[in-house]
Amino acid sequence: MRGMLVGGAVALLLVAMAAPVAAAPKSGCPATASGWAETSVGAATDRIWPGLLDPSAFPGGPSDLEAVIAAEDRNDDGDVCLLVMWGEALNPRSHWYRVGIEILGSPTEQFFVHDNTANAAGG
Ligand SMILES: [Ca+2]
Repeated sequence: MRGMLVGGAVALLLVAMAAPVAAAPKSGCPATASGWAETSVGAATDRIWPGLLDPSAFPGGPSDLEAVIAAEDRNDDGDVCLLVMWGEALNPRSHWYRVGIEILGSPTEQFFVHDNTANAAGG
């Protein structure tokens, strides 16, 4: 009996923790099913930096890239929407797809970032 109560409390706790995420209002990110994810500026930087074909575009290193991504964070909440496309999601006729295969031996990734402002959903 006591074990069941504890189990119930744990379940309630999980529900309580999940609720804010489920109710997380109006992320401006397109539907998760389309591959977009809401992420922090720092996490987006960590995800994108290792995938850059030419990091020399950011002579200051990851902090330069982070500054570029942060500029997209127009509502200053520290979060942006990130879409990573790679492999078959990319047009195989794409220049960058072929460059990736020639240089890296694997398809390149393409990264898309825009702000997660609630008003951005329509455009
Ligand atoms: Ca933002």
